[in-house]
Amino acid sequence: MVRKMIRTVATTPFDDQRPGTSGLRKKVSVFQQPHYLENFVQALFDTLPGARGKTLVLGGDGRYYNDRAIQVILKMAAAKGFGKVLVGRDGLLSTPAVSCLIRKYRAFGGIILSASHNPGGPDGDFGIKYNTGNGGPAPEKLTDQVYRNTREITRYLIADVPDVPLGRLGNHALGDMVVSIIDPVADYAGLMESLFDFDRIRDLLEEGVFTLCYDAMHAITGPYAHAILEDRLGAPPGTVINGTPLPDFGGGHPDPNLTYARELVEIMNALSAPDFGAASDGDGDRNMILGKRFFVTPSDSLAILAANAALAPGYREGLKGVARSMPTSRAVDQVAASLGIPCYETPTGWKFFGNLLDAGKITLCGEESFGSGSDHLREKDGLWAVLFWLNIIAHRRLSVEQITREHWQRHGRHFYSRHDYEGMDTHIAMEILADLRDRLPRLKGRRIGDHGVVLSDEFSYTDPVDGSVSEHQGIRIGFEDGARIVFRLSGTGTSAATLRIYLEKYEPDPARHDQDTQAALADLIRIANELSGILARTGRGGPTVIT
Ligand code: G16
Repeated sequence: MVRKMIRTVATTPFDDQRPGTSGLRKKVSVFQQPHYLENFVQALFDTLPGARGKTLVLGGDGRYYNDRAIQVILKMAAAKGFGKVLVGRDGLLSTPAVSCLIRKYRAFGGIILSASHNPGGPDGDFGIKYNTGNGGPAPEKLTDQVYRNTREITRYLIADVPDVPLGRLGNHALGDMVVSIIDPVADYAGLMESLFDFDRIRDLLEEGVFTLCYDAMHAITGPYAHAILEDRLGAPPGTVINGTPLPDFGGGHPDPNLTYARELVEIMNALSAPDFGAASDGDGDRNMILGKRFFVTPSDSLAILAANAALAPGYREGLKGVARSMPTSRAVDQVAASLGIPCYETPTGWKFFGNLLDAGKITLCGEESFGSGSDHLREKDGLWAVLFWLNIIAHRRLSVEQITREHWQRHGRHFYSRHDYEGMDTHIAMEILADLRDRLPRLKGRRIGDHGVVLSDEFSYTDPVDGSVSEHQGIRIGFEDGARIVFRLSGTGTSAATLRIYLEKYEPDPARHDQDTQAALADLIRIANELSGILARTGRGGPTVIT
C-alpha cells in the first residue's frame, strides 16, 4: 500500500467495548458514533500480528449498517496490510458460511457483522465478532486483549480508497489488497452435500407425501435455504418463507423460538400443518425444529442428532465425543453414556467448544439456546441441523414426534424450560445473583419443599485442552432426583439485563412423558422464584419469554 494512502486518525477510547458472549453487540446508534466501529476494529487488528499479506473473510447478516461497516472494515484491512479479503456478494455471509470459508481457504481469520437473533433496523442492534484461523469465535484470551486495547487506543489506520462495489462478483483492487466478492452460498452448500445423504432427502421431498416449511425470518439464511432446500433438494418453491434478507428483518425479531417465530408456529399448529418446520436466526447459526403441532427442545434435538448420527454419511464413522453448555439439558449425556463416548460440559458460548473440536475430543456439540453443530465447522449451524433432521427422517420414515417419543422411551425424557426476564434493571439483576451466590454454601444438604439439595455452586470451567479457567459461569442448584435450576445473566443483550432461569427435570418413566412441560416443572419454577425473590424485587409475576 502506498504509504500516503493510509491515514492515521487520532481517537479516544470508548469505555463500553467489552465483547460479550459472542462479540460486541450494541444499538446501531452506538455503532454510528464517529470512530466507534473504527476504534473496535483497530483494537482487534492490533491483537493480530502476522496478518500482513494474509486472507480475511468478511460478511454479515444483512442487517442495517452492514454495508457501511463493510466498507470501513475493508479500508482498515487494507491499511493493516491484509493481502486479500473474501466478501460475500452484497456483504452477505451467514456465520456458519464464514466459518466454512475460513477453514476451506485457510484464511487468517474472519469478521462477522451481526447481532445474531437481536432485532435490526436503525433502532435495532448491530454487532461485530472475530473468528480465528480455525473458523471459530475468538477465545477469551484474545477478546480480553481486544478490550484492553479499546481502553488505550489513541489512533486508527484507514486507507483513503473508494468504496468497493459489493454487488459485483470478482476481484477488485483496493490499494495493494484484493477484495474478492464471492457467491455467499456455493462453498457452504458444497460442504452440506458432503455431509448428508442428499439423494435420499431428494427422494423424500420429491415423492410429494412429505411437506416442509422453512422460515428464514427475513434474515441471512434465505438465499442458503432457497439454494439448498428448493434448488438442490427439490422442495417445491414456497417451501422457504420470508426468504429475502431485509435490513430490519421485516420488523421481526429473528430469533427462532416459540415466541418470536410466530408465523411458523402458527403454520405448524394448523390442522393442515406440514410434516416438518424449521427456522433460523439473524446470522444463520441457530435452529428451531418443529413437527406437526410438536416442538423439539434444542437439548432434545442435540441428543436425537447424536443418537442417529450414523445415518448421515458425514458421521458414519461414529462420534468421538459430544459436548453441551452447562445449562443445556443432560439429554445428550444419556446418549453419550449409551454410546460409550465422553460428554463434556462447557460454559455458555460457542467459543468454549473450539478447543475440544480442534483436539478431536468431540464430534457433535450444542446448546439450549437453539444451537447445534459439529466438527465440520467451528460455529453452530442452523441449516446443518435442519438437513441432519431431514437426513434422519429420510432414512427412518417416521414423523418428528415419533422420532422424539421413541428417543424418550429409550433414554428417558428431560423436561426442560428456560425462563427469561428481559429488560431487567442491571443493578437488581446483579443483586439477585449476588444474594444467591451468598446463600450457596448454606443450601447444600437442605430440603426445599420435597427436594433435597445435593449441589449448590457457581460453575467454573477448566478447559481440558489448554487449562484456561473461566469462572462465574452460572449458579447451579441440583436436587437429589437429578432435577436442576441454573441462574445466569445473558451476555448477548444490548440494553438492561436479562436474567435466565434454566429448569430441568429427568423423567425415566414413559407413562409420565405426556405431561405439559411447565406443569412437570411447576415445583422447580416455584423454588426458583422463591430463591431469587423476583416478584418482590421487580414486581414481575412471570418471565418475558419462555422457551
Ligand atoms: C450466542 C452464543 C451462544 C450462546 C448464546 C446465548 O449465540 O454464541 O453460545 O448460547 O449467545 O448467550 P447468552 O445466554 O449469554 O445470551 P448467538 O446465536 O446469539 O450468537
